[in-house]
Amino acid sequence: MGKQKHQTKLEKNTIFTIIGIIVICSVGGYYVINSMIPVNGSSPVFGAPANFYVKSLPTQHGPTFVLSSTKGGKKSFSPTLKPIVTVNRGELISFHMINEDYQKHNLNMDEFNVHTKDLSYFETQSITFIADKTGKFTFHCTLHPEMSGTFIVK
Ligand SMILES: [Cu+2]
Repeated sequence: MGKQKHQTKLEKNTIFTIIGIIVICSVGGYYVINSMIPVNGSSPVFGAPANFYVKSLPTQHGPTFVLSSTKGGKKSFSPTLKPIVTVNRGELISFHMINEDYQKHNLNMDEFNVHTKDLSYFETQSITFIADKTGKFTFHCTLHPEMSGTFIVK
């Protein structure tokens, strides 16, 4: 009799464990899928984005965006040279912004619904979107209108 009670308890625990695992996986999966939805899209995109690393740096000419990247991006090391990013239409793009300045900065490109929050010193934020229209666009910091860069979709 006592043994049977013990078994029932074990089974209950097993069931709770399984339910727990299912809940954790669903919640985790929800966040993973959600993070795959571009900010200007409605469904998740499975695929590797083209990554662009954008820093905001203080210079003697004022704060500026500096591109330290990769594919399609013209590296801008000079504080007076504004970054130019060139991509192809339909590409999945990730902007990884890091603020290396003591004052706050953000990065915005309205045409693609790209908006970071105001980032503090060494704070980062990544935004993934689809380059779904061709043209020449400008990304900028709303706190410093002189901070900008060019985004070209071919
Ligand atoms: Cu700024």
